[in-house]
Parts: sequence; C-alpha cells; structure tokens
Amino acid sequence: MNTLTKFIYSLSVIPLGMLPQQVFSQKPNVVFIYADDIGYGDLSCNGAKTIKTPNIEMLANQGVRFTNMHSAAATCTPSRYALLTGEYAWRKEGTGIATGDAGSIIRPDRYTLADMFKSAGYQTGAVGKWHLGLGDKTGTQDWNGHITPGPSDIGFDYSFILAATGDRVPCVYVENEYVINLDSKDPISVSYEKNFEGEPTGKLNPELLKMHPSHGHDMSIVNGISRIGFMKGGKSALWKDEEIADMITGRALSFIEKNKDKPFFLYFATQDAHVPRVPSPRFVGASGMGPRGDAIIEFDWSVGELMKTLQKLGIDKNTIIILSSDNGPVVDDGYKDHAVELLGNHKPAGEFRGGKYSSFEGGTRVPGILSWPGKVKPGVSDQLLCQVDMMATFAELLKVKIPSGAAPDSENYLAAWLNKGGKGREYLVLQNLHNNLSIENRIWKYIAPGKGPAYGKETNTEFGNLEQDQLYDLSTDIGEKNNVAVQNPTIVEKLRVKLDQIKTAK
Ligand code: NG6
Ligand code: CA
Repeated sequence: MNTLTKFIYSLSVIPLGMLPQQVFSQKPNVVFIYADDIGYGDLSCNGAKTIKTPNIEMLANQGVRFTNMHSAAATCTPSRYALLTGEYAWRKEGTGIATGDAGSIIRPDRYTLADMFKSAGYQTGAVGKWHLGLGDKTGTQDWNGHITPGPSDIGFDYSFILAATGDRVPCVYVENEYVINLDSKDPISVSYEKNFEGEPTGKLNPELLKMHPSHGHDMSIVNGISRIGFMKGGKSALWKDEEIADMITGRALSFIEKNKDKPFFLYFATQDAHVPRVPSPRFVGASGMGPRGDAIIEFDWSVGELMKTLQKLGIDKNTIIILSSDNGPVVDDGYKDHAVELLGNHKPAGEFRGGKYSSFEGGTRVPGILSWPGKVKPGVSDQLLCQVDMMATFAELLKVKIPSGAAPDSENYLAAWLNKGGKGREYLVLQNLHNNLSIENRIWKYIAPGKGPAYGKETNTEFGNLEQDQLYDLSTDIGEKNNVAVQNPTIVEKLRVKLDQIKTAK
C-alpha cells in the first residue's frame, strides 16, 4: 500500500478491502441476469406459491420489482436482438429464432449495449446462452477454429457461451470464440440439413434416450438427449446438461472477481428454464414439480451465487442488478419432462393470458427487478417498461452519447427504471412468434390483425393471432378475456395509426 493509499484508508470513510479508486470512480457495475422462458408467475416474489425462489425474493425486496416489464418479443432471438441493439427486431430480416449454425445476426458494425458500456470505460462480459448467431455466414462456421465474428466483435471483452440453445447443436461451450476442451483429432461437424452417416438420432434410436421428445427435438443425440440439428465429433467438448448452470455461474463469478476493481457490465443469460430441463442433481426433486420447477430453483441458486459474490467482494452496493426473462413461459416445449402433469395449480404466466410465442401479455410481460442498494428505493412499479430501452436508459445514467442512427427504438426512462417517480413508455410495440405486432399503452392493448394459427396444440399456447382487430382494456381486463374492438372503433383507429407511424418511422 503506498502512502497516499494508506492516508486515504486512514480517513476511515472507505470500507476495508475496497480500493480507493472504487470510491472515486463511482460508476456502478451492471449485471443483467437474463432468464430463459421463465414467466412472470414462476417467481415467488410475483406470487408463485408452489415454487420458492428466495434469492430472487431478496433481490426484489432490496430493489424495485416491476409488474409491467416486457421483453421486446415473445421468443428469444428477437428479444435479445432488441435488448442488445436498441432496435425492434421486426425491423430487421433474419432475427427470428436462430438455428444453432446461424451466422452472426448482430454484425460487427452495429453499435450495441456492450459498446455503450465500453465507451463509458466498462469491462464487458457475456456468459451463458447466446442464440444470436456466430461466424460470418449460416452453416459455414469452422467449429474447430476461430469462430468469428462473435461477441468480441460487438463489444464484449469476454465471452463464455452456448452457441444457441440447450436444445440445438452444437452442444459445446464457446469461450472467446473457440470451442473449449476440443480434441483436434475428433473435429466437430454441424448440419441443419441432414444427418451424418452412421450417427444415431432420437427418431431412429429412441432406446438411447434418457429424455424423450414430445415434439421436434428428434435429431442428434448428445448426453442421452436428442436435439434440433445434426452434429458429429467433438466428444471431449460436449457439455453435460446437468453441469451447465455450474459452468456458466462459475464463469460469471470469475468474470466478476477478475474485474472487481473496474466498472464492469456482465450479461448473464441462463439456459434455465429452457428445454431440455436437466438441472444439477442438487436440485432434482427440489420443487416437487419435476425438471421445470427444479430448473427455476436452479436459476434462483445462480442469482444467489452472484449476489453472495458481490457481497463478499464488497462491491454489492456499487452494483446494479437487473433480472428479467427473454420471453414468457411454456410448459411443454418439446420434451416429455412431466412439466404438464406436475404443474398443479401453478400459473407460470401469472394472471396473464398466453405465454411464450404469444401476442397476449403472457408472451412478453416478464419478471423485472432492478436492485441498487442504497441508491434505488425498494418498492413496486407498474410503469410500462421494455428491455429495448436498456441502451438509452443506461446511456443516460453513464452520460454516453449514442451515435446517431444507432438504437433507433431505445428510449431513456432512467427515472422509472431507478424508481424515482418517472414515467415509463407511453407506447410499446411487441412481436409474437409469427411476427404479428401489437401495441399497448398502460390502458389499451391492440393486437393488429395477422395470419397464423390462433392456438398451438403442441405447446398449448394461445398465440393471439386473429385476422380481425383485437382490443383489450388492460386496466380492467388484465387477462385479455374480452375483445372490445368492435365497441371502441376510435381507440382501435388511434392505435392502428400509431402502430403504422412507429413501423414507418425509422
Ligand atoms: C422452437 C423449439 C422450442 C424452442 C424454441 C426456441 C421445436 C419443436 N420447438 O422451434 O423447443 O427451442 O424454438 O426457444 O423445435 S427460444 O426461447 O430460444 O426462443
Ligand atoms: Ca426463451
């Protein structure tokens, strides 16, 4: 310790263990925890009774819990695209649910949330589920070499990711754009078109499976589970689903420890509770609701580990944690994991209609918590908020000027996000699986007429598609039960015009 440092500590205003520069550079660390397919009603802080999520409850109690926070879409890739670019995904071709061999969807020339944090002097890390494509062109990546472009080209200093989802090949971890634990004598091949000769599949070899598909998911078998897509080789690099939460949580904690003396932004995207739900044996049976409930409890554990580590390092007070989900919940998303049979009275989407894939509130109204101990007043906020605004909101906090043309749909609602009495959005546009759009304000929700099935039998989802106007009064009908479009033509017209304006604006 040099003399100046000793002198500063001797003033005894600095907690022991905290470096003086942390006191002087008060830029808060930001950890964005992004759950996968966890619904509003899946958390005990939002009223779940059967599933207990005590760590998230603690986070909610020390921060602000949002009851009207939305992902920008009802599926993963477009929600993540909107969060990271500040642009609604429906403006951009090729942002639907990505295959596991999709090329990079966010191209290196894009200004991203990670770039924004970097320009404010942050160290940036992306850990967990990616699902935004990797490499230059679909199907042409060299999984055995440098997979580029990747997260480092869009602002992340460090990355440890699952290329796509737990249910898509390749089932390997990619750290800083290289597959880890790969044996060069057993290279990886991936195809989304056809199987590799002699390789078993879920369809032809169900006897090899420890978890069976209910729909789809009958291609290559990895770790006794058949997936979407075909892969061959890379045996030493294949993940074990039971270890994914430990692996990614571990990498997130090391990233935090390594950067504890600098401001950092960590994007921590879990695979919980996406299918296949295969939590660590530590959580098997924990919920009494089978793997889906157990995976939610595993997610809560990950959140607890992050919170404990921040505390241990003495940086919890200078760290903003945001917790949300990429879309609403789904119970059967393609594997026979007893989620439907063991659901009981549990309501994954809470009181909202629909779920993952849907235009109804259950599709995008997701858990939302922001904690910043000592800075953000604990409470509950019903302001209309969306993840697409993260960029402009945090740019305001950090006084970063977003380059013109970047993040066209991102708006600054800092005072609302920090629970300082500010208002949220006046209008928000949302997108379902079939790219049908809806627009809502705090009272009305208008679902524009669109093609596509009204109901999906396999996932038991009400998609919200209808070829007529739909209008719901969210102030009295939060469950969107009564379509009042016919009775309110003026409101329908106003929202339709507003939606058209937003569509053509940027
Ligand atoms: C669907 C998959 C589903 C899930 C989803 C993406 C089938 C039959 N269904 O196509 O299991 O992977 O894509 O989920 O293959 S998301 O949360 O990443 O958007
Ligand atoms: Ca998802």
